Amino acid sequence: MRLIIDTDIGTDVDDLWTLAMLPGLAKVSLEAVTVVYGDTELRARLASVALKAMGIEAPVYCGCEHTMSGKAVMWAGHEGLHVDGMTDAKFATGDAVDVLIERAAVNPGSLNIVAIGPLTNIATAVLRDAEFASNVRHLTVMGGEFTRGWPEHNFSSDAAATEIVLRSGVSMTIMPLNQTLRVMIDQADTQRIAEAHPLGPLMADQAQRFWTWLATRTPLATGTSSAAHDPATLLTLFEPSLFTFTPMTIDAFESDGFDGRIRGSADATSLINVVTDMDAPGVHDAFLRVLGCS
Ligand SMILES: [Ca+2]
Repeated sequence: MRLIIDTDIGTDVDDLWTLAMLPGLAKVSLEAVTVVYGDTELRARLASVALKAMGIEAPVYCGCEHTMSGKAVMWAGHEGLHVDGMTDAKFATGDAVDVLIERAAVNPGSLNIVAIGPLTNIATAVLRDAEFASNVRHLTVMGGEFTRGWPEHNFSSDAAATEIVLRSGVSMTIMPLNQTLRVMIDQADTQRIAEAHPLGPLMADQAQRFWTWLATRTPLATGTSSAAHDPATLLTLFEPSLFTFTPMTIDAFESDGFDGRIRGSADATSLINVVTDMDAPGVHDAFLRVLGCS
């Protein structure tokens, strides 16, 4: 499976968790990691450190720093802190958007992209190359919220990019926040991962930093756990039997000032598949199993 992961690694720990799954997945050909949103050089260094620690050779490319919508980038402050090797970390020269376009154009219909950050890189590729949307085999996106009317982070951080991608006609799966919040990772889990995975101690450390920050931001956060948004998203490609997919039309754009909050209605003809249910304990177990926990 040809794969590129487009990520905002560094803020929520779950992007790091997602890269850590790669060695445990069968038949993956990781062609690149592209980073997006804010200080992409720092994010690229972090991705590079993670890949190197796992012996993965794939190049890391910097993408769009600024949002299309003009909305200011949310920066927590703990990104990249207390990660050994950041200064010396290597990343590739070249623009992430061009790489996405070029890799999609090689053997069209075979490249899978998993987008687990704001959609600025993907939307820029859609605008830059008219063939991009049809060249991609499948785009898997973590984003949106379908049940409570919440502005989910990835979609609302760059609503202009979100609208472009959702209208692009690319074959797509959306893993929304209302599903990912059902898969929580806690300190007992990170302890198990720390013993099983070469990146485990780093993942546990970065998780606790994120959890502590998150608890200052939302009253729902415990300070000792968070959701596996991005790992659950990646698993839709590799363990589809754990998920229920419903083709949907996304119809929230009519109102002025689209802010990333979306609605969907079932539409069997739509190319957009939304995860509408899943075996949440099964997804939790699959995540730990892929990371090597017995
Ligand atoms: Ca992310």
